[in-house]
Amino acid sequence: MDDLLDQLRTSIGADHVLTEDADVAAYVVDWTGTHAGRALAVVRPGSTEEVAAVVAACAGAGVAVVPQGGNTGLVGGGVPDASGSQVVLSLGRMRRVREVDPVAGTVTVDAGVVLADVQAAAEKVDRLFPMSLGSEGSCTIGGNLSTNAGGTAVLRYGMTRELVLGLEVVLPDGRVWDGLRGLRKDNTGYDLTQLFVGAEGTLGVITGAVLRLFPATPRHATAWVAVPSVDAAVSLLGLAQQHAGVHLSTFEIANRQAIDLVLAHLPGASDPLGEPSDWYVLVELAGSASDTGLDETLESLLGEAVEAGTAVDAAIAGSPAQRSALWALREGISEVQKVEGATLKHDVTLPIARLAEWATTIGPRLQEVCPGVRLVTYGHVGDGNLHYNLNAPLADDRSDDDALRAAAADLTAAIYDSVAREAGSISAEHGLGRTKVVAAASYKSDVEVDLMRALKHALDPAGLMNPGVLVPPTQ
Ligand code: FAD
Ligand code: 2HG
Ligand code: ZN
Repeated sequence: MDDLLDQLRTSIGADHVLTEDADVAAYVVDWTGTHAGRALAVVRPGSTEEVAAVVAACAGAGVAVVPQGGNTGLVGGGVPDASGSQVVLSLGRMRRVREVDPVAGTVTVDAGVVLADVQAAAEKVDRLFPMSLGSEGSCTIGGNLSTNAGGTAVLRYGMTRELVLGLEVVLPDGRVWDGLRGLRKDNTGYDLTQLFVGAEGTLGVITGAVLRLFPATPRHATAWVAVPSVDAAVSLLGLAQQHAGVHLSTFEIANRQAIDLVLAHLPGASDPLGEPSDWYVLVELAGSASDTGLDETLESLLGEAVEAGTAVDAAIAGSPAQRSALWALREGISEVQKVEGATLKHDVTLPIARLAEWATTIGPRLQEVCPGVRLVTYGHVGDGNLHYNLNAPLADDRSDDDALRAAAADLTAAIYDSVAREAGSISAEHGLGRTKVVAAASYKSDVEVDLMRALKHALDPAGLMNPGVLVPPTQ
């Protein structure tokens, strides 16, 4: 292994090959703190050529590579296992916005560019890069592509795979595939770009991407709405689609438990409505400078909703600061759940028509499994995607994390089995990583699992790209 480390130092510079415990610490534990591994080294190449040199050297030595972007993933896919034999390849130094073309509607970036920096590059030329995640200040485009990230703009613009036109990828043997074509039309064979989207670093290392830009939407109308139930939220979604059409850009849900945690832990957070409600929806319409009627549209749809009983009360943002405060209530949930103690995450999708009934029946079932478990439910209801997360019951006002851990397997099985029965998905937007790789395989057909293994083997016959992630192990 010393030979490999020397080769890596020669290829990318000794300063960018980290081996000391203190230097690698931040790269070997995931954001949730549940996956803590060890690494042979963390390498930080600064260009596509350097990534290729690292991957080729590791392939030659038979050493596994774990690609890592911002390390904000929620399923442990970007951190090494416990063996101490894997190399973490961080894209953190590859942060160049290579080209912006507002007329073609494209931006070409290094994979290590932080999502917020792509949004800013688009804004500079009066365009929009619509992807929006609570982690946008740290997650990278390479990570977004590799997880096929979702977020709060999917309703209008789609998942990450709908926002990419071309990729540059270092293959597991160190060759570079240059697929950086920004063409909207290109039917010249298999769609290789899409093969790497959502592959969680198991087929190669994404080093560059051509992304789609959209017309800017400087006008917003935003409301925080109290709704009596998930069923009412779904009815409100239908009404909002009818009234606002393409201008409907966000439709997010949160239960009172989630908002209570935000109010308790997020500095400066306050409840915009007087009476507590079981459920809330954040609804936003967005439009161009000439779309001057958004506020009226929002008011009229909310008026109709209150009359129909699908909404109980609403606060409409009257300024950018008020809009940010409403967004913080929703975007803050993930962070405050972590403060509150052990969390079991379940990122599920259901057909929208089944969502309300599923949400009403699963809660009581979970209470039977773990009495007092706290249901912290929120997510992208417009996409049928709920984060059905659980926090431990309270014992003497303190989070009883042991009770949650003891019941974890049964709680998760109850949720996943019921989602599978409704033809839903046990990973809507976070991927499989190490956390869900085995569970996901158990809900897939043999044909689907075989196809996944065949693709993996075709591109990575030695199995050195992010082993243990996404692709189910053979028994
Ligand atoms: P990492 O965590 O570093 O890696 C994620 C996976 O991608 C790993 O498997 C890794 O090996 C692989 N990978 C990373 N870079 C590359 C590359 N260049 N080439 C090949 N493989 C690579 N996710 C959502 O979908 N929607 C949300 O709304 C959302 N909100 C979040 C809010 C918070 C507060 C946090 C902490 C996370 C949230 N996430 C969300 C999850 C996370 O931010 C996304 O999965 C994001 O896309 C990960 O990007 P990253 O750069 O941090 O990737
Ligand atoms: C969100 O929608 C993210 O806020 C994070 O997808 C969800 O932390 C989570 O479980
Ligand atoms: Zn989410």
